[in-house]
Amino acid sequence: MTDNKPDVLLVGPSKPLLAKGLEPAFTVHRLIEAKDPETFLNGVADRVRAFAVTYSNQKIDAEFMQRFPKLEIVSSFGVGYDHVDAKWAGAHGILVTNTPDVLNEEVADTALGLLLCTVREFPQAERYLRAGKWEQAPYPLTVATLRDRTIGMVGMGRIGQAIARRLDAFGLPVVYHARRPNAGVAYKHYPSLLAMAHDVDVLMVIVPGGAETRNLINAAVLEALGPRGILINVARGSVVDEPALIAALRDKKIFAAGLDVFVNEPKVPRELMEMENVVLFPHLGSASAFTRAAMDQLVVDNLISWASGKGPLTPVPETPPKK
Ligand code: NAP
Ligand code: 8YV
Repeated sequence: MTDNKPDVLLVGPSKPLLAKGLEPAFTVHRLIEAKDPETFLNGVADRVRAFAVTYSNQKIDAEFMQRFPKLEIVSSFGVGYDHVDAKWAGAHGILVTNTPDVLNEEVADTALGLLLCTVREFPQAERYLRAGKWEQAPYPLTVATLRDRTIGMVGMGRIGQAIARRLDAFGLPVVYHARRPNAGVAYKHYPSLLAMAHDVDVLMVIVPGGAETRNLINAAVLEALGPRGILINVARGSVVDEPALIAALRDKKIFAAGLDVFVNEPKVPRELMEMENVVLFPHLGSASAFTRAAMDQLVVDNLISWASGKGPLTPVPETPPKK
């Protein structure tokens, strides 16, 4: 028996909201449940018109997309889509959507939490208490404080602005680097990242991942940030040259780092694990049930809107829908 529901390939784990949203409108093929993924993909390749991509190691690259001659849209979970070759998709008439905005405030909360933890050593102090050391002596005063720091934002987009609003409320000076000045904000813009790194005490990184930002935060930038400088990365691991960061922390070229993202997640370099002047989060920027549900819903809503002929809700700039 056949029906007219479009065939969707679900890449990555299913979730209740996705199942509830997709099943009435689409025939859903779950790659994750396939005993033999190659045979499974060969069996559905001629029918699949859309992907729903949740978290997965599967890169949505040209080689993968080429296997699906009827593919029209890739609806991806997360605002970052560096795992999808959107340029190739755009050149081949395939739409790509992401889940922007619904996570801005959650990720900004995480960024501020990570900044506070790194500057004031809250995780280290908690470990100290649990180890029973408070009974011998109070936790030492922290060398670092936010009170004398200017924050240099690397990226001033949707999430960057939500972070900057919080920093404003903390009474902290904010400046930023992006390729172009953002007409919507009044903060000082630095065309040169190196010049900004010289002038600030914290670098807060919130740019997209991918080839254009790979190793943007390199040894020279860390050197410019200097020995009292703190690096916070809530963007992508690839944006920071990880070996250069490890060396800078080890050689006291910078003071500390707070990291939510890593080059080879979920693996975290042993050197970072062993350092006391580093706070490590397991990529939890958007990870509340509330915000993840909004992201799941947007994955579904993009597909429903596309299937109804109204076009996707949040296409990425590389794949603008046809008018
Ligand atoms: P957005 O609105 O597109 O903002 C991106 C910002 O980065 C813009 O200011 C952009 O300005 C700047 N930028 C882009 N390429 C650049 C480059 N090569 N050099 C310098 N600046 C550059 O994106 P968003 O929604 O704020 O999200 C940003 C990223 O955060 C996502 O792509 C994702 O990777 C990451 N993220 C992480 C988590 C987490 O859980 N840790 C959660 C959500 C998002 P210009 O274009 O003018 O340069
Ligand atoms: C997700 C993120 O956790 O939206 C993003 O870009 O990094 C996070 O919100 C990530 O996409 C993992 O699925």
